[in-house]
Amino acid sequence: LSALYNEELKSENLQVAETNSDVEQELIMLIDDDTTLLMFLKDELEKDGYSVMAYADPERALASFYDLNPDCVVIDVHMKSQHGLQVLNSLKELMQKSYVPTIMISVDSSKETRVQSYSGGADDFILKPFDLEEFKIRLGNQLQKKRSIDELVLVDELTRLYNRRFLAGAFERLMNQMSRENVAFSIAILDLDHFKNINDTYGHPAGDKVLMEFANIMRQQMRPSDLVFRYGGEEFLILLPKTDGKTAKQVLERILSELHRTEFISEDSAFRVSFSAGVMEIRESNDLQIVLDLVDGALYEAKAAGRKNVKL
Ligand code: GH3
Ligand code: MG
Ligand code: MG
Ligand code: MG
Repeated sequence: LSALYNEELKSENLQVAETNSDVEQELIMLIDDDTTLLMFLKDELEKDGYSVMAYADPERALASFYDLNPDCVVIDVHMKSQHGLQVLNSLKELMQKSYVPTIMISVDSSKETRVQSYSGGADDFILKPFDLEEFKIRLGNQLQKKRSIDELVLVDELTRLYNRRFLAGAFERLMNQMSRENVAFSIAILDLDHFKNINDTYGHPAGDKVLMEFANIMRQQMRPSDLVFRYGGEEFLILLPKTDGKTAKQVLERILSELHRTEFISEDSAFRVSFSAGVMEIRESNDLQIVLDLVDGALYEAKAAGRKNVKL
């Protein structure tokens, strides 16, 4: 009996470990003005372990697309406020060249609607009413495809910087070099200040231009051996081999003043951009996740100290 109890306990612990650590939940964005179907699908998909954001209003879904960064978007073709194909089109613009699969769902089986969906870039087209089991399998296939593509891609399309998938390997190589040659390296996380305001005021395309230009500035200012990653939407991570914390901080401050010297033009207004950053010197073996948490803490301090500064 006690053996049985232990087994149960073990499997319970395993589940806990799985839900709150490394395993990233896949996020599905649902857009449909039929709230009954919306809530039903949300419920069903959550039961399967997906994280789901459901929107009856397509405008709100589009507005939160960057923040959510979903793994798949399901769009109803016939909605009262906005045509689903129009929503698909706006989404494709927001995605730039990054890949997020889209599934159109529709009561309309006409050839025209199907062709327009596929030529608009939809990855699948599912007729309503659908069988839930089949829907889940087709959704699962899209997510699987996205996972495979994500694993292949090491470079972010918008900025041409490394993406975070390349980080663990690069970090390990620097750790090895540090132990071998007994020389410290540094890591920094940079986060653009009030970037939401820039998007809201000048539009997302202007925000994207800032990201591209900022990537160029970093490339110009860093040594060829430094590695720059697009860590999140408007967050960047830099690895500086053979560099102590004090020097790394100076490099970042140079990048900060270079960025702030740059005037961005959007239609008839000009604006400037700054970032906040946390830096950490590494001179002994440490776990990547622990290091990231510490650097994040320094970044948080930099933000709290009024932004536009670098904290070591
Ligand atoms: P803070 O100074 O506290 O960092 O303020 P913030 O507004 O920068 O912070 P927050 O993290 O709330 O907002 C980041 C914004 O970055 C939200 C999101 O819309 C935008 N964003 C993320 N990725 C992209 C992108 O690829 N392009 C554009 N244009 N905007 C993006
Ligand atoms: Mg509808
Ligand atoms: Mg941020
Ligand atoms: Mg920010």
